[in-house]
Amino acid sequence: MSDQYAPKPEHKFTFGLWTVGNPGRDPFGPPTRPHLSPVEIVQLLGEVGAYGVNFHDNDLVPIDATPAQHDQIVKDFKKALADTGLKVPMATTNLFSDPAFKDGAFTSNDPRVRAYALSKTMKAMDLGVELGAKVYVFWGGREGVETDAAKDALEAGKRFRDALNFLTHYARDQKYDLKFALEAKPNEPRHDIYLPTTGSFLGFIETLDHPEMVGVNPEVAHEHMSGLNFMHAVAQAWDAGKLFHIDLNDQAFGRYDQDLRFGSHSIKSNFFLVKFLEDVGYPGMRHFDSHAYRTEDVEGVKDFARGSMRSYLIYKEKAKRWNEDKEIQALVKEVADVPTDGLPAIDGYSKKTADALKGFAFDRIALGARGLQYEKLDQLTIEVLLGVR
Ligand code: DIG
Ligand code: MN
Ligand code: MN
Repeated sequence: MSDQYAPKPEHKFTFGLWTVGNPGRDPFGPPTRPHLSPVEIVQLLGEVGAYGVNFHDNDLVPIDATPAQHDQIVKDFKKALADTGLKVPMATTNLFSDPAFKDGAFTSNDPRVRAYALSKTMKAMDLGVELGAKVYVFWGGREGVETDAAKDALEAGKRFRDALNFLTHYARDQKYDLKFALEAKPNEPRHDIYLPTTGSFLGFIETLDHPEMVGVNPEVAHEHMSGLNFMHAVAQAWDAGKLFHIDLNDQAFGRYDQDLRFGSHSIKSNFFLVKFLEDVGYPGMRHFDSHAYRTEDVEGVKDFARGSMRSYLIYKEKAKRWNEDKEIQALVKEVADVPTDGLPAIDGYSKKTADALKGFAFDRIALGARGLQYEKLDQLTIEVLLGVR
């Protein structure tokens, strides 16, 4: 019997090279797993049933590779993609590991570093497009400060805008079919990272030369680090037509960026996130930007990858149950189903409507006295999640 929670290409599950390739290093200890080459990672993702693989330039081609090494690595990677059928939907640049970027890349105080970041990003865009990427992510991990004495926040924002404008013009000049997706994070590795939330980026995008090319790549862990409701950030991005990509993982509030296996911690918020994505028909990639526990060997990494995709599909099935549960849907309908006789109809603004609303006798006591049955509705939701409905 086929497993209803087995991943299929149409689910569009993707992983970055750096995710299943994470060697288990953390700030307090060395790697616990052997290094996997890009080819070995592609083969692993093919084995577990992923649709695609994403990469930072230097996940694939080491920063000090010779041109001949670059060409061989790309050739081998393309063969692994052909052998497994995996796609490359997204690419990005590592502008955070090399010490040159220790004070930021696009926002660095050093104009040479800012110029190097543009050059490195253009070459990485070229490689991403060559391998089929249609979305290009920008995560400004080092775009921030430990002390605001170091940098004028307005100037930093201007530098970031100038860099993104330059790169959207480059993509247009190259006639790349590429959309940019900006990924927010409030802190780590910097004390404070500029543009810390998805909402910050949604406002920033409108100040760019080509806002139509630029959207967001919200990450669960990063909005949770700010103590925010991730699905609300995603809903705002979707409403703005800017949900170009998404980084799925999990995260306990108030902690460092845990990048946990999707669905493994925040059960209820994961449910409402998957329900939202499926209800609106989000067409993009379901990218797992996360990694296995440091305790795991390579078989444990496969368990992590399989669990990420399986959990998404289980939450998807729970969302279908919730949408089809007669008692739940009756409660959802009932809460909005109220007598409005005599209430002025509001269909946009008009002087007539404004006067009618100002003149209407509202019974605020009755409005406040009404019971909304959200305890029952949430209990039924929990029972769907606990598998008793
Ligand atoms: C971290 O959450 C960031 C980097 O891994 C990468 O630049 C981006 C891609 O999804 N996410
Ligand atoms: Mn993260
Ligand atoms: Mn991410």
